[in-house]
Amino acid sequence: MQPDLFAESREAIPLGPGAVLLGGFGLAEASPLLAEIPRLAAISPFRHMTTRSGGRLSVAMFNCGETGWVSDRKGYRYQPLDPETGLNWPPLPQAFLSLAGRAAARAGYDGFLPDACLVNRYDAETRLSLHQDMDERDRAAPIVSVSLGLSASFLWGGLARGDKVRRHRVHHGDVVVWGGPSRLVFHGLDSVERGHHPETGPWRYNLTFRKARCRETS
Ligand code: MD6
Ligand code: FE
Repeated sequence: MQPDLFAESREAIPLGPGAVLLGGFGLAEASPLLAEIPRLAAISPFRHMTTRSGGRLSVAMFNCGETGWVSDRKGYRYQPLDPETGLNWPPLPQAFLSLAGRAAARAGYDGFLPDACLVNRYDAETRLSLHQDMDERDRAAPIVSVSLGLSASFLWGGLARGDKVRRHRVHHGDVVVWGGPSRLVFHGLDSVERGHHPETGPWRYNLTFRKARCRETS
């Protein structure tokens, strides 16, 4: 079966207003996307960031793009320089921009041009507790999240922390897009599969695209 035909046959699952899980949307491009990761990580390595309270995030991450998400004892923010290297984050590869733009358009968000991509690496011990993505100035733009490698459970809640949480299994090549009325929905990740993926070995990778800066400040 052709990879792109297979991708077309996977379903789009509505998560809520302005939010959808596009099953297999990135499957045909998964290998070239993954090939960028070691190249980017040679410039800005994977690291475990610190939280305001001094904890260590179990997800390993770095950014590419004009600005990047960082967490340390001062809190969360976006900044154009990688604090580990003192240099700019590596530029967003064209293959990343292209997939993010097409996935956003498929979800109803035309003209999505992210300025930041957080590259996350998870193993079977990694959890990402329920949170809102709140540090971006441009809340008009959606978040586009691409799953690569081992499968995991994506947690999808509501606009209040206590709202009911649903679990959706996310697989290699799946893309979740959330924006509009769902832009600040609580979400998280757990139950990363233990095992070996033919393309990523023991890891799940996630590319999270954001527009962090507003039009007038970018
Ligand atoms: C995911 N990740 O990995 C969803 N948010 O499917 C996130 O929601 C996320 O990995 C903020 C910071 C890092 C993340
Ligand atoms: Fe998030």
